[in-house]
Amino acid sequence: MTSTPIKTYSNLIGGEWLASKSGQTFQNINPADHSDIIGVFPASNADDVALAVAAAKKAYATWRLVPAPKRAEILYRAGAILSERKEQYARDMTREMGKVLAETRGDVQEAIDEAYYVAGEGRRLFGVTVPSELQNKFAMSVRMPVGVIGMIAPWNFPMAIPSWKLFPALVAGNTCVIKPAEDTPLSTYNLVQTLIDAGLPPGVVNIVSGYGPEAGAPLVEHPDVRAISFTGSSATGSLVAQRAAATFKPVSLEMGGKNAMIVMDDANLELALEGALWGAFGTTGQRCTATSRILLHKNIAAEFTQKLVARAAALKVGNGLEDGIEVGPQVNDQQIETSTSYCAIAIAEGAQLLTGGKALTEGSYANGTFFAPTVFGGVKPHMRIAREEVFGPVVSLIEFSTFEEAIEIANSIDYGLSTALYTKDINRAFSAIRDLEAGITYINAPTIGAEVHLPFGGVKQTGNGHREGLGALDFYTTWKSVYIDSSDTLQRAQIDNAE
Ligand code: UN1
Repeated sequence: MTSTPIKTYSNLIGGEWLASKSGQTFQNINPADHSDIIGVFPASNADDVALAVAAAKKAYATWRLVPAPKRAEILYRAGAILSERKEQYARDMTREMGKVLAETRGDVQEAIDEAYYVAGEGRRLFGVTVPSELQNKFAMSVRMPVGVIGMIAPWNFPMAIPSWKLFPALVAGNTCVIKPAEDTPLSTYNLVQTLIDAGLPPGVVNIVSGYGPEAGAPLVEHPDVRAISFTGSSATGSLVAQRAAATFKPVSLEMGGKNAMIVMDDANLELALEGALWGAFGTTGQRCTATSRILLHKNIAAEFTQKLVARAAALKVGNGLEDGIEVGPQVNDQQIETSTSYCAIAIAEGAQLLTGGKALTEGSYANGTFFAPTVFGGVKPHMRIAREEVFGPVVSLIEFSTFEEAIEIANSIDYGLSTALYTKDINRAFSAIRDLEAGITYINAPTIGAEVHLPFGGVKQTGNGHREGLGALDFYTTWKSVYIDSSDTLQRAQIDNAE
């Protein structure tokens, strides 16, 4: 048997591929098959971060002066190259992250969509012009780049989410240092390689791979990093925000969810069932938008539960590279532990385990981190399983009697990312749009499936008020208000024009 040598990857700093200063590395392992090592990546620390930030700072001096439509041309080319490489990059992503090929193709497609969407902004980047209160005075406000941006990316959308951060930051004239998630660095490398091949100058994007405490924290704290964009858990997001607060650094946080789907008794139940399966078990439940609570009207609860459990139990779990697999592995042992421990918590709280509830370890599952699609019935809104994010293939069913009660239950948690309502009643649909406390509401569609050109983000402990997609430019630019006086006299605002 011949085995291909394991590839060693380097950090990208100022256009050069460099090993970590310490020489430390970590392995990127296929979660469906732990004997498959995808590559060895630098385990970086503050020294590497300092080099990368210095490179980004140097590149900023020239990149900020490149006309935005020219910066955008690189993104258009990147979109086209990503399309050509879509299949290869999707395969790489399934291998490192686990989700099935159809989904990793979607992840690459989301980066392609983002490239074209944001490239269009190169000819817009709208500011404002307003009248001055004084004669012969012109007033406007223009968007300026912020400087060096630090980015910390999650593993569940290993290409799409880095693209949500990098592309708008770049079109606006910023330079970037990105730390990919340690479980899925290759997809960030693929994305950045695409940018280089599209003509991105050296130093404009730098990659420093490694773990949060060693590589992420120094990035957050570095004085030359002007803003931080983070997607990940609420616990880590809180640490990021606290550390950044010491230097008043703007932080965009995109964090957890406990997303509710409400199914009314007038809903198309087959449609709701398809939506529930996709929302709860797509990406093996590892989306911040995953459907993790299904609120069922009492009139349809029994029928829906029975069908959902049968369908969930029949889902094909396995290696996402294989045909016919519907649910891939969880990304690592830690996620399996979290799912396992939440199942124990739910049972101890009195919830009924209807299917799944355990890691799959036998036969073809032995070399990976697989968890059976899990449904809990009889869940009450106060239970931890109904309130805390699992980030695995575990869904809770909660029964309700009235629409108002369903809205109250949906809102009774600390998170507010995504929500869904299945009904044929247009009036209720509009009430839900108004009353659900969340950044996203779907009508007759599950809680997942956001498109890149709408604002993405949530309320309460899901985020800190920023949005990706439409809204990202507000984070990656800063306003410069400009007053041009053509009167040749001193005109004092608030004084010379007063009665
Ligand atoms: C995430 O779950 O972290 O809306 C992002 C969706 C995807 C993005 C999810 N387009 O489910």
